[in-house]
Amino acid sequence: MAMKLYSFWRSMATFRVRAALNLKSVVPDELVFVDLLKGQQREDAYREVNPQMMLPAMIDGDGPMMFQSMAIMEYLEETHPHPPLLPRDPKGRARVRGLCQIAVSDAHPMSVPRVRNYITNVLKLEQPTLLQWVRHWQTEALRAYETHLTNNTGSGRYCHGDQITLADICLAGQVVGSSFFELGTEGYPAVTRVFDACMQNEAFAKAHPLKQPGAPTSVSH
Ligand SMILES: N[C@@H](CCC(=O)N[C@@H](CS)C(=O)NCC(=O)O)C(=O)O
Repeated sequence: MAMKLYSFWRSMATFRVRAALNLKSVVPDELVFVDLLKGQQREDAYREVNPQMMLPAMIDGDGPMMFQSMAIMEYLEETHPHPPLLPRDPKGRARVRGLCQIAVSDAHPMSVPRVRNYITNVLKLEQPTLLQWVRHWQTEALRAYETHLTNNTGSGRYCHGDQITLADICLAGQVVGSSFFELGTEGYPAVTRVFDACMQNEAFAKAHPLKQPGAPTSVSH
């Protein structure tokens, strides 16, 4: 039963799914690239796959199409339980899922193409104001991660204890995404430590946007 992943190098939501796939040693049979910078997500061919016109989408076997990176990662967790990316205890799972949502629900949506396009094309805000907007929400996320990692005894080498969880995938995606807007992790020592630990792992390193086919050597905005 073939697995097909719709992807693009720059998509941070797809980074999350790529990292989860790599950690679980699952290799999609087919990668379909949808160029977000050319607006291919809005063309009929992809709209028929995912009417919400966003990446990632994944089809496992005879379908149906799966959408939303968290839902896809949880599907992978359920279908490929080893290594586990959620702790066993309900409170630990709640903390990990909460940490995920800081990036997935709160910060990342503020910087996706459709939002940036609306700010520029409809609200007619200039590029410096747009960048101020994006950086504001990304800074909020980095601050939130730093506070959670520092104030909770559940933190360890990784976000939650010493095993990689979905929270680390989301934190790493947030840090990489912020770097595309020239925001570093200076001033966030716990975030820096966890991010560095993640990126030493081949599964994360291989998922990095700049390691994907079609990626440039560096990005600004
Ligand atoms: N909450 C969604 C976000 C999906 C999303 O916004 N993906 C971006 C790329 S990272 C996208 O395809 N954007 C298309 C657009 O904004 O036009 C998820 O986690 O999968």
